[in-house]
Amino acid sequence: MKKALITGITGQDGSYLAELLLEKGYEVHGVIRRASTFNTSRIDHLYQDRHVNGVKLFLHYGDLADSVQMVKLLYELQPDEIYNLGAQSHVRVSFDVPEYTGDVVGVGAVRILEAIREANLVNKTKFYQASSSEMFGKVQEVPQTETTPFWPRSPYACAKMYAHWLTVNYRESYNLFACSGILFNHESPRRGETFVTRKITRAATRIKMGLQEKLYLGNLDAKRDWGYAKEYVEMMWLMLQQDQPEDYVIATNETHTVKEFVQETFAHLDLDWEKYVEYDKRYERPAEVDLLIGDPAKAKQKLGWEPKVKFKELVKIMVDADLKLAQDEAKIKKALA
Ligand code: NDP
Ligand code: GDR
Repeated sequence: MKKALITGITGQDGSYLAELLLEKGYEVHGVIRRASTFNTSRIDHLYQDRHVNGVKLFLHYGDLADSVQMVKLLYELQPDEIYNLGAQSHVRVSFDVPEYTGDVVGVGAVRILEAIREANLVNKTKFYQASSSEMFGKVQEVPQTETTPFWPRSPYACAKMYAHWLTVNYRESYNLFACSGILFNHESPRRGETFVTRKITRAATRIKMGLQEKLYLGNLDAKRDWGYAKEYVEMMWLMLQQDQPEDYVIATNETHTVKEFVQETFAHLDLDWEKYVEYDKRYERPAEVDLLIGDPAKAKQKLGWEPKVKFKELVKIMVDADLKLAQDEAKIKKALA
């Protein structure tokens, strides 16, 4: 039975990846942070009581800022595959906490890479790094591919670049099986509520149910290449199943403005978006990434992958899921009134 370790298992991608690996028969280990409130809602449905035989999912307290714990975990677990998905992943917030973001997102990756060496796992363990289209930043080439130069526009993107190049460097220096997936924005009903897509679908459905009056947003002109998270995590796994470790762009090759996302969402609910959406400059970034669109030709050719869920269907999936949540919330509110 293969053993995988996932950092960021409680996040959007971590939860889908854990599901996928469990389905494939893996023993899955996840690093979780101690928090004063529960932070495992995305993986609660996967939880298994450790006292019962045949348990396949194990959670360990840890933090990407703690290298000793990482070394201990790797000695103990000897995983076949490590997926480094843990991150302070909010671009806007990285301008508020640049040092912390650099520590967790950038140095955090080195801590794992060094722990692999320290635990003598270089010839056994395969490593996946969650790289990001944010590294392309300022537009230099359209669409962006694996060879497009990087020009990061936020502390988050700078930290991701550091982790990306270290992944390449450990592959070249130590022959480690290490891959970076340069994933463009990917969304789902499990997307964090402060990322723009989920913020929009959550607000619009709550407006529909009379639970909220307005939606405040920043820059509506930014363009993103939005795909479906559930499909993208399959590519993380597939990259580690190839004969050679390489880096891949994962994207849909379609781009849409934030405004188009708003329009599609509100139209789906028969609402006139202009009545409800207001501008708030607090959501602007000191430096913006204006246009992202990725060409996944290499993934198509080598991994045999093409995205199935595109923009309109993605919006529908997210609106339908959030509408159900808003309907439940409205029912509870009515019952308590
Ligand atoms: P989320 O923000 O949903 O999840 C982030 C995860 O990282 C959570 O499990 C979080 O734990 C954990 N985490 C945060 N800080 C630490 C820390 N100090 N130590 C250990 N774990 C920590 O991100 P996504 O699932 O959307 O993204 C997964 C990865 O992919 C991230 O690295 C992200 O930067 C990257 N990425 C995401 C893209 C996207 O569009 N979603 C695109 C490209 C790259 P907790 O639940 O306790 O907060
Ligand atoms: P992004 O995603 O920065 O691309 O990073 P986000 O959804 O936060 O922003 C996308 C675009 O929407 C604009 N925007 C707003 N964004 C937020 N969050 N809130 C708002 O109110 C708002 N109004 C307008 C932003 O300016 C931006 O242009 C995501 C994260 O998941 C990263 O971790 C990942 O690496 C990249 O995607 C690829």
